[in-house]
Amino acid sequence: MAGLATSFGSGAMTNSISEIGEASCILAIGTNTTIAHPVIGVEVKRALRGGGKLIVANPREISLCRMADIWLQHRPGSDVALLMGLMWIIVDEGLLDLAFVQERCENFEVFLDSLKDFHPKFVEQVTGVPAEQLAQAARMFATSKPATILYTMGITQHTHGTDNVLAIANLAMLTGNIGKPSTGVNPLRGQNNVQGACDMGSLPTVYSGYQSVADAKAQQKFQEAWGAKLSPTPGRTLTEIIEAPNLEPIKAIYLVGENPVLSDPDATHVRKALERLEFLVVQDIFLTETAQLADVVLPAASFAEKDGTFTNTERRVQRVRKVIDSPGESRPDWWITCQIARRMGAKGFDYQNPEEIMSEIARLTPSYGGISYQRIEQVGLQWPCPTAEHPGTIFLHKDTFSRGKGKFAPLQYRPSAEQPDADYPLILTTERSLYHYHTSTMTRKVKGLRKLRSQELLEINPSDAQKLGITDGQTVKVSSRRGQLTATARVTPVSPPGVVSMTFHFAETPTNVLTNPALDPVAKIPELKVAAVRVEPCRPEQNAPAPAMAGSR
Ligand SMILES: Nc1nc2c(c(=O)[nH]1)N[C@H]1C(S)=C(S)[C@@H](COP(=O)(O)OP(=O)(O)OC[C@H]3O[C@@H](n4cnc5c(=O)[nH]c(N)nc54)[C@H](O)[C@@H]3O)O[C@H]1N2
Ligand SMILES: Nc1nc2c(c(=O)[nH]1)N[C@H]1C(S)=C(S)[C@@H](COP(=O)(O)OP(=O)(O)OC[C@H]3O[C@@H](n4cnc5c(=O)[nH]c(N)nc54)[C@H](O)[C@@H]3O)O[C@H]1N2
Ligand SMILES: [Mo]
Repeated sequence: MAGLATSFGSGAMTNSISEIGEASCILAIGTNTTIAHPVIGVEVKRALRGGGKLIVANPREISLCRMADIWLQHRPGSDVALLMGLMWIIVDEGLLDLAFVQERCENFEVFLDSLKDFHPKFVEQVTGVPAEQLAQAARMFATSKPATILYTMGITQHTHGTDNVLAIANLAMLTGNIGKPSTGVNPLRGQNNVQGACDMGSLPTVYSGYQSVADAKAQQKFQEAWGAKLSPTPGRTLTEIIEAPNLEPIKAIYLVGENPVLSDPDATHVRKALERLEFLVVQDIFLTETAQLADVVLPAASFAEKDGTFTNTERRVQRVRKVIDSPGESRPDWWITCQIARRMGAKGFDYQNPEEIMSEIARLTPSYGGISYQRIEQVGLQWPCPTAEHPGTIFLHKDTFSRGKGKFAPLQYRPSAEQPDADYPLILTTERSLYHYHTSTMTRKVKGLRKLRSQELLEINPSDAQKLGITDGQTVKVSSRRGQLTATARVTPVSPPGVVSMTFHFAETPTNVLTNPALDPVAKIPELKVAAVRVEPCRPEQNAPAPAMAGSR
């Protein structure tokens, strides 16, 4: 989900992982890098050892804050104000890279006009960050070159996630930190192959390599290659399929490698929507909470049981090799999908192996044009890699942006969809633990990881806990406008006053019954980082039942 498009291209890291360690300044905003991307966390530490500066912008006191030169502790949902405030100061103090702005960018005057609203005093009110600290961060970022920006779900999982990303792109352009080594706008992608899945057109609007389904030329090219009639109408995203009450209901879903009963917002509604379907097929490596609702479950082979490629967060296409046989009747995902297509009478699904599929990808996808199994036998290649001779691309936008000029985006501050009020006075934000992976289908099967983290913990600031009469380790009831559950409280200053935090790793504490399905209007990403909740201590008889045997599914 990290790949929201910027004003100069598709959602991918512009630069490479190994460049981060050479940066003079890193702005890590809305990313818990050392926990969610530990390998990239090592690069951040390398930059610090080399004298690089680190600015962290995060409402919670994550471990990165302790390494930071400056920690901007802003309120959840206030990133547009924070970033525009930084840019207000950079422009005011003349610290912008005017030559870069004039040569490489456009729409600057319109952007400047919108910047007027972000006087540091206003930004201080909205974000809670003192104007003087904001100024220090602005000066540090603008004067330490090269500077790079890392961001993830703290930025994107908002109803204004697209605006947040545009604000980041504005800051990179304003300071000339794009199209050069160790700079850039870098969404650290979450899953091992989410970059590859997006590159391959697992999105409702594009074919592989971000070729638009609405583009007549692209449509014709794929129709000819596949011998099939293709629709030029963009489809719907998963959240729109499940959430949108005004759209025509979907009757059947073929779901591959997702567990939305636990991972999508407003989980009670998700479960109902799936139960209403006429037909649900789930293809997974385990019998998940979602698979249990399916009419047909197709057992898939895991990463270690099949051949293929993964494209990682730095656009690097890498080989994956089968090392063990898959158990029972499970098969590689590509093979299962081809069998279904063939039985439905489709032509062209008779590939013998993933390598044949890779050749077709190269033939139809300009950015993957030069990538073949032969070339990535030892080391992966980074797209764009258009021809067999092309060495691949370490960083994007060197001499020109993919759309020509980088376009500055005028922005306004829009608060999150839900604000705390008398009924639901706290903000719930959700995040990841180092020890578990999303809905824990895999990680809760590992004994050591179960030991390290065995249950959901609601993190709450000591001042809030005291007001509510909650002590550390006590069972609490958490309610939102959508649902309620019980969890164990952890009283800790890591969570700021007014904000509580949970993960979403535990099926017996399904955090997403609480979260808000409100979507960003452009990217259609839900507001998983801000929901209004109420927390109450439980009387002893209301204590939650003992957690289900971990990993028992
Ligand atoms: N161990 C582990 N690692 C993982 C995963 C996992 O499940 N477990 N999942 C992977 C996947 S798919 C993804 S997408 C990535 C996600 O990686 P991250 O996005 O780094 O992880 P999160 O914990 O969701 O949230 C990031 C941070 O956003 C902050 N935050 C909350 N609200 C706001 C806000 O309004 N503004 C800002 N600036 N920050 C805010 C939170 O305090 C948190 O520190 O992790 C990947 N890595
Ligand atoms: N509250 C809250 N909710 C969130 C988030 C948040 O920050 N807060 N983050 C969101 C984000 S960024 C993400 S990415 C989603 C993740 O949401 P999901 O993708 O639904 O979560 P996972 O548990 O990773 O589910 C992946 C499934 O794929 C299966 N699987 C693994 N390998 C294979 C394979 O090779 N083939 C097949 N067919 N299946 C396989 C696993 O067993 C698992 O059931 O959660 C989202 N939900
Ligand atoms: Mo993700």
